Amino acid sequence: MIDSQRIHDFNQSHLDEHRFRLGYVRDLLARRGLDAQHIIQQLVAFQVAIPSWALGTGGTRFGRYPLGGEPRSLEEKIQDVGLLNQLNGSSNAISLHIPWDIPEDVPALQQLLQEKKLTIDSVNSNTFQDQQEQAYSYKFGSLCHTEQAVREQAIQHNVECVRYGEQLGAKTHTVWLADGSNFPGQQHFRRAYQRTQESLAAIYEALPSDWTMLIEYKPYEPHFYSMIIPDWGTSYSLCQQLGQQAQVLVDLGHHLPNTNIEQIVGRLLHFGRLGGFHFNGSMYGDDDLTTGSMKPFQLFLIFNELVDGAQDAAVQNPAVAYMIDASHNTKDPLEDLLQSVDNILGAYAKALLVDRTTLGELQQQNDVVRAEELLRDAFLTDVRPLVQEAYRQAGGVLDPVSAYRTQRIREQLIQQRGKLSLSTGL
Ligand code: LRH
Ligand code: MN
Ligand code: MN
Repeated sequence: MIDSQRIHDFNQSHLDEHRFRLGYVRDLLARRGLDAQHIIQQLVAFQVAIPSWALGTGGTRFGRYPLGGEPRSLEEKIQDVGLLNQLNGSSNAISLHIPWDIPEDVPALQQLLQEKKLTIDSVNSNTFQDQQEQAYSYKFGSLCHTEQAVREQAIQHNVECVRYGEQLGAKTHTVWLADGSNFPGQQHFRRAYQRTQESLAAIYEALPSDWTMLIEYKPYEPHFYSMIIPDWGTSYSLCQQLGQQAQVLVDLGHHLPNTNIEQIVGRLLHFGRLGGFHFNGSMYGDDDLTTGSMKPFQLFLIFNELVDGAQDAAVQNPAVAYMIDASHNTKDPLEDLLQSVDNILGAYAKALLVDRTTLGELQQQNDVVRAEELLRDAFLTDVRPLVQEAYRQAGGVLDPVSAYRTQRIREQLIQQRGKLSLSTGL
């Protein structure tokens, strides 16, 4: 934990410059009839969950370069999320991946979560790797497998994830399936879909009534000819058959190049089936880069849809679970997560600036240029002082990445946990 005096001192040393910049944005917004404090409050309220598997250095299939000081247990992962939340006040939940994060001492974990003011937002099942003690292999699929015994094993694993989650107060179970095929003829498309649907129905039946089941799609990888749930339409169709507690999860990296993700978001909101987000940045595919590092305008347009949906009484969509899902091997993962949250809040702030009444009128008049200009104007507004003020009002620091460096947090973690500590997970 960072000493609160040090947070205060850090903010003091940046306050002059911050006040000057914030004052300018505040006046600018006031001229447009917008209340900066109202936007800041919405930023303070916005929370994005941190995945346990992003706290250690990620890798590619070619290699991994451990950084040192990485969490070695679920307890240490929770501590790291507590640290991030202390810096930015925007990450008060952690997503778990089973079996990478099996909760062992449940009362101790509950106490730690309470101490750090954190919650478990979701549990994620893993049928994309074989575990040592497992009876059957997932080489040819899990919930879609041709053999009932394999499907049954995968169903039981998912039910077990829900049970672990219940112990720690989670309310969301996320299913991402690596199932698919690599060659034409390998799999019967319709039968494989049907088996998947039946397996999911068995998991859904075991879901507590106040839980949500999120179904995540991905067009390719690890399979390169077909994936069992390649797109939002397939996720949506499965959710419709399962029931109201099933929702679609959009992972930003799970689309083919040039897919219009903001339109998908709009469609799912229209159907009331947008359940969750995995934020990351993508250049080519499932790159898991820092959110907003590659396509900031796209991130803004996605938030534009989310805000539009949230402000439209006609949209009947349950609360969306916002999570980060990123992990790569060149940055300090904690710095990467701080940058991701910063970009997410920035995109959200910009979307909150959009004058929706005027935009609606321009759309009605088919005024293409002015509608686009209106969005561009919001996107090009420098909202960083608003985001920084949100951090400060939430009890965090004005500049989390710089505070992380000046407080020498990685060095301290290396001292505590060792230079070669290997994290569990990806
Ligand atoms: C699959 C995925 C999914 C997994 C995570 C580790 O690419 O996005 O969400 O659970 O990565
Ligand atoms: Mn994901
Ligand atoms: Mn992914």
